[in-house]
Amino acid sequence: HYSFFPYRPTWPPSKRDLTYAFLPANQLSDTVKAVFAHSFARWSAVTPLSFTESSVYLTADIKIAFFRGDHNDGEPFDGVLGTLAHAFSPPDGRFHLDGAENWVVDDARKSSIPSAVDLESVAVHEIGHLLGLGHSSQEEAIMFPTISSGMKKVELANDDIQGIQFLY
Ligand code: TQI
Ligand code: ZN
Ligand code: ZN
Repeated sequence: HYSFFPYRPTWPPSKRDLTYAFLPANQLSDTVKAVFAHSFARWSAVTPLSFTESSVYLTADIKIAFFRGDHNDGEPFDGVLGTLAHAFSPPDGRFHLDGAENWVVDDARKSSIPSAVDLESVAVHEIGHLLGLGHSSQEEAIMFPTISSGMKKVELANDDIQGIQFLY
């Protein structure tokens, strides 16, 4: 079953059209940006929310950045595996990914790197947090707090959909 953050924070009703931007210094490829766009689309498909890429990082609602180690928010990244990414609860919008991971953008199962992490799987999960979902106790859910290494899990489960539709 789905859960929420304490006090159940959400993006306010006046903000249904959210913008997201990538930290310019990361210089992400269009392929990587497309993975995030697809991940957002999974959530906009089941909510009244929309997500539009903005080229202005500082004013975007959702700020996506890859960092390594300590990046001055009190939640340092830890190198390969361990913590992969974190996102803050609404209406914060910070979405950080560990730049030390071996991110794969196609199919993690096809990767020969043992520590490969599927980017879309992590992005869909973190967007759930950005929107106000906590973890789910249901193994099929995107918001279940573990994923088998090398796995790709990107489809919202009914549990995720029920949770997000309660909020929005
Ligand atoms: N990052 C944790 C996560 O996103 C950070 C975290 C721990 C957290 N407890 C939290 C965030 C409570 C919000 C609320 O869950 S992680 C997975 C999964 C991580 C883990 O790097 O461990 C995914 C990131 F579910 F696979 F284990 C993405 Cl998909
Ligand atoms: Zn961070
Ligand atoms: Zn999580």
